[in-house]
Amino acid sequence: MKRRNFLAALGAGFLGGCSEIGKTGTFKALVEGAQDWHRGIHRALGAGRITMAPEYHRSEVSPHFRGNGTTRVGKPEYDASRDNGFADWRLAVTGLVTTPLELSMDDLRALPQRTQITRHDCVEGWSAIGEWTGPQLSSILALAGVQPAARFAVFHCADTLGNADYYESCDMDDALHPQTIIAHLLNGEALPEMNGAPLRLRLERQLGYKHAKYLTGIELVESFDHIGRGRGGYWEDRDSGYQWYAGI
Ligand SMILES: Nc1nc2c(c(=O)[nH]1)N[C@H]1C(S)=C(S)[C@@H](COP(=O)(O)O)O[C@H]1N2
Ligand SMILES: [Mo]
Repeated sequence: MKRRNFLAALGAGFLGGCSEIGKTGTFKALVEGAQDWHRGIHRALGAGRITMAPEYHRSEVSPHFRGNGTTRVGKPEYDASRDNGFADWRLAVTGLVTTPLELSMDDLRALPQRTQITRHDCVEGWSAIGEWTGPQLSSILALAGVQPAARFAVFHCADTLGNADYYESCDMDDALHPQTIIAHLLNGEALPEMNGAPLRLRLERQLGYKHAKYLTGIELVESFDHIGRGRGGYWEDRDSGYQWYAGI
């Protein structure tokens, strides 16, 4: 709606026949109020909105950040890489990108870093606050170039639970969200093995199981059909009751 029409509609709808009011400061204030109200509704509906997960103060960091799910990968290749300081670890960026990448730990540390203190909420009924540091996934995807067909980012992991590889995924809004980072530090130290060394996803607006640990690859896809059992995540594939969108 053009501004003039908007004013006319406002005048007709809210103000009835008060033609003189248009010339007063009160009218201007009413119009501005209406615009703020509209922006509020617009944001509440989600259009153009970026909601941030709460961030905390250093003094609120949990003294111990427990490990859950896989806490030891237990594969010889992983143990060898860990014992070598993950010097040969590579994060592959593949799928619907213009330039597939193989990033080393040094490559990831050379990108601009984001540090955030957030609360991790696990569906099993525990929470912990930790300080995470790493490059934003958006910077990595900017390097790789996102093809227009990409709808989801899939996160591949080094560990196997039962007899299937752990994996997770999110949509491109969450992939490009400023708090979505590929963390390599927890509370200023290299990630402990139980917390996903050397790399784990932080997807702060969603529950714990979405935060894939032991990351080996990020694949941009249009659908999940060819991955696991096609539902976008290890738990989602298993009738666990864990939803694909685990917003908090
Ligand atoms: N690769 C992998 N990522 C994983 C899991 C896992 O078992 N393997 N467990 C998930 C679950 S259920 C939670 S709550 C968190 C636990 O992270 P933490 O071990 O750092 O506490 O990791 C998530 N990411
Ligand atoms: Mo969890």
